[in-house]
Amino acid sequence: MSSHPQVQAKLDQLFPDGKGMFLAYDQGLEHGPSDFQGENADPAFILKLAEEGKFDAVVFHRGIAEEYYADSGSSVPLILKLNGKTNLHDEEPKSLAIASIDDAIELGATAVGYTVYVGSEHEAEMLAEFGKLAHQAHDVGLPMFGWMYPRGASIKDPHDPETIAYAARTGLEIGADVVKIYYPGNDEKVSEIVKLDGKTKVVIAGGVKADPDQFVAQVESIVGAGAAGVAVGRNIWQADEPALVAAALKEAIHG
Ligand code: FBP
Repeated sequence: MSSHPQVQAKLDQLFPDGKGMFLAYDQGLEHGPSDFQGENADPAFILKLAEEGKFDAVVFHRGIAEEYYADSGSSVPLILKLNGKTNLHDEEPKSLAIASIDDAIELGATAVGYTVYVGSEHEAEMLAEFGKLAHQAHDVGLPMFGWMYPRGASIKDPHDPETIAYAARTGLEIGADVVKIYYPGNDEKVSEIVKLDGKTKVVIAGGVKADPDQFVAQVESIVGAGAAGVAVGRNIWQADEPALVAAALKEAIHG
């Protein structure tokens, strides 16, 4: 429950029964075109998929939001990703804002998101920027999602459950309404992290494409363990039958 009533109203929209499913499509910047095959390179295909699959929101960076979302009249809420980076360099991860809260308002976003590479040499800059943007977002009634990803030379294993738990808790500490984290390995750990995160909702990232049945079964089980849902990309739009996986996901999350 947010202390900002407008933020809470938006969270209620994004998590209609306390759970939410979000279609992530920031990979074109974060990973590059190697994630795409055929029609999933087309943002219009993704927006249609989000609509037909009744996702609770779609995640875009600014360029795609401007060109494909803003004038589309889409019924699917937008989570505007405020920062981003390519993976074309080997330096310590650093991702700074490429869009503002004003952009989010102009583009009709329902929430904003920001990735913090927890443990990176540049963590302090990202934490500071996150803090400023969260303050501005809350002032105008927008929820702030934190992609809380352990990364950098100091992080031995970004998928270590304790490290994921630390990253998740960092989200609560810095004012995230929702954290998006890597799957921490099992349901017990999911429950523990959900408790650790208190009023901050916990959603799990999808990761690389897996067997669709196994993926949906895992989602069902993490939601049973208390997670507030998933923000997933590749396991939907790289699937052979994206609409079928989206329908199964909806059943697993919203029943
Ligand atoms: P996927 O379901 O495709 O993994 O997307 C979730 C996500 O958080 C994206 O929003 C983001 O671009 C990507 O994962 C980052 O993945 P990684 O940290 O592995 O580069």
